[in-house]
Amino acid sequence: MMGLRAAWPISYMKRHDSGAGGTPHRYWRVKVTGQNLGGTAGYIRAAEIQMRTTSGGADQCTGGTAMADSFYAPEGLTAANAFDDSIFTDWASNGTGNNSWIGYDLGAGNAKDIVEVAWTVGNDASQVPTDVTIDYSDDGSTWTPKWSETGLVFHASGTTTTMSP
Ligand SMILES: [Ca+2]
Repeated sequence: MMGLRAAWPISYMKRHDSGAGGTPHRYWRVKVTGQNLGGTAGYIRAAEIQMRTTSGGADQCTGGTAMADSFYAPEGLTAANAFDDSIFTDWASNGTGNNSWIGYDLGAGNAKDIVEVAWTVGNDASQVPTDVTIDYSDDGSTWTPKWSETGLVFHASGTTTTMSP
């Protein structure tokens, strides 16, 4: 059920280095490594995920394909909902806890070096991770951590938090 969303908390996950000279990759994801929602059974939810090649830069998640470990089918919370530029549509994992991930296939010939990820909290602000890794892949199945975040804090509506590893 969608509540009225008057304002939007966004948390940023960024790499310290500028990304200059970084290696581009076709597939990127946010992989949950910790959350407070019931061990391995928690639901993870996001309204929007943006991936950027510069801090504060344009979202690169366009024209490709959304990916996730799972989605919550009873409410139609598909991976694509995290990349549709609508804060009124959410992705949620299917209760997969620390196995939850949300990602994006930038498409063939469109590899990028992602240095910042922005996570907009979905309709249930408790369904967020505390720890994640930002992973890349060149084949969509074998993933390598690029950087990690621990102790993530997603604040209440209307506040923005910038986080660095
Ligand atoms: Ca959305």
